[in-house]
Amino acid sequence: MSVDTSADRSADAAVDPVRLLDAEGRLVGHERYGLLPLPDLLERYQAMVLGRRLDDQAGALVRQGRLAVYPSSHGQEACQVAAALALRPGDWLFPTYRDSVAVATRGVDPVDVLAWLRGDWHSVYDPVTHHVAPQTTPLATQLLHAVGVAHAARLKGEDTVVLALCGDGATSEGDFHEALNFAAVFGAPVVFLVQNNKYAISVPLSRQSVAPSLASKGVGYGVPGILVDGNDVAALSAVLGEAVSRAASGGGPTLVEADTYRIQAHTNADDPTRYRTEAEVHEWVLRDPISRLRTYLRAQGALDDSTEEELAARAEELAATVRAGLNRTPPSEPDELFTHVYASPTPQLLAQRDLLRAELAAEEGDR
Ligand SMILES: Cc1ncc(C[n+]2csc(CCOP(=O)(O)OP(=O)(O)O)c2C)c(N)n1
Ligand SMILES: [Mg+2]
Repeated sequence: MSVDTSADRSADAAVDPVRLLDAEGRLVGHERYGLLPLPDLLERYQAMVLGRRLDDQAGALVRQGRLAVYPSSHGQEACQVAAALALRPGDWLFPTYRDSVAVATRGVDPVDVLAWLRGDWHSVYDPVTHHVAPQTTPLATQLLHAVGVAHAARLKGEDTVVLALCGDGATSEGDFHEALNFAAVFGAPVVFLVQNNKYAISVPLSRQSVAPSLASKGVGYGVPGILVDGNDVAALSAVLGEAVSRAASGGGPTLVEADTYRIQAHTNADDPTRYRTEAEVHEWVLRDPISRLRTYLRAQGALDDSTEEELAARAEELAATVRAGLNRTPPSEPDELFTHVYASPTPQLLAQRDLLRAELAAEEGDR
């Protein structure tokens, strides 16, 4: 199998982050990667602003008891948006629980994106319609599924590319290594994007890996690894765009590590003050992905007050739609608990179902 060697294989690509815009929104440029045209950068800015509003709204719905849990991606919007917008319509996205903003940016109805977090028993949206796999909670399992879909597409002669997301903690899972190895050996068209947000719940990166970078883990599998400033949507878009094109043209997988940070708690069930300092969080707030692109776009004259006002109004509309959709209690079908467990239900399961039905009928009678 011929492998395209155009990927960035320089020894330092895995340890020197690719950056195009610095934290102050200044263009720093890169010898290899270029900026997207301004309209494309503006599209990413808008998606990040909408994504942060969705994230804030989801957090509020948890506090109101409408969602059971929500893993925030505040601070990781550049990764979320760059990943979703790097893909062509026929490509596939394999997200984790933290990637609701990526899924919404890919075009899934935001109410459907969040509904599983209130206890709906399946992923709600149709993965096949949107080419977005369900958001997985078991770490790294989706990476193997992603490689399988990519390999299958290749066997069918399609040029589909699969972009699979995971966290820094997930890179310690066996599935991560198996996925990389299989993808490399079979030249599967997969882009692995590791969002290194520095923590796996309370476990810091220093207890996760002592590799020079997570991108450098690709070396052992013959997969090009590229480290990117994960709060620079311009750099992420350039690197992911190239990795997607390479994969589509038979060049095989790429491992991209995004250097970023989880600004909020792991989920609402976590108290981050027990394992990190406010000063550390503040340092990363100063590297915010949205404000750096905003500064750049304003300096270029590509973003003015009226565009920002329109965008703010769109964000409020989005939040209102999400509230309206999730403040409705969905009709519940308790029987569904038993419907899809086995193709032919066991007698025990049927007995349990009948017991539940009888209890519900008795409760109804008591009213
Ligand atoms: C196989 C597996 N083991 C453990 C867990 C429990 N768990 C849920 S999230 C998490 C941390 C994951 O950290 P990381 O991969 O860095 O992703 P992040 O949450 O930071 O986005 C763990 C250990 C799990 N969901 N699946
Ligand atoms: Mg993490």
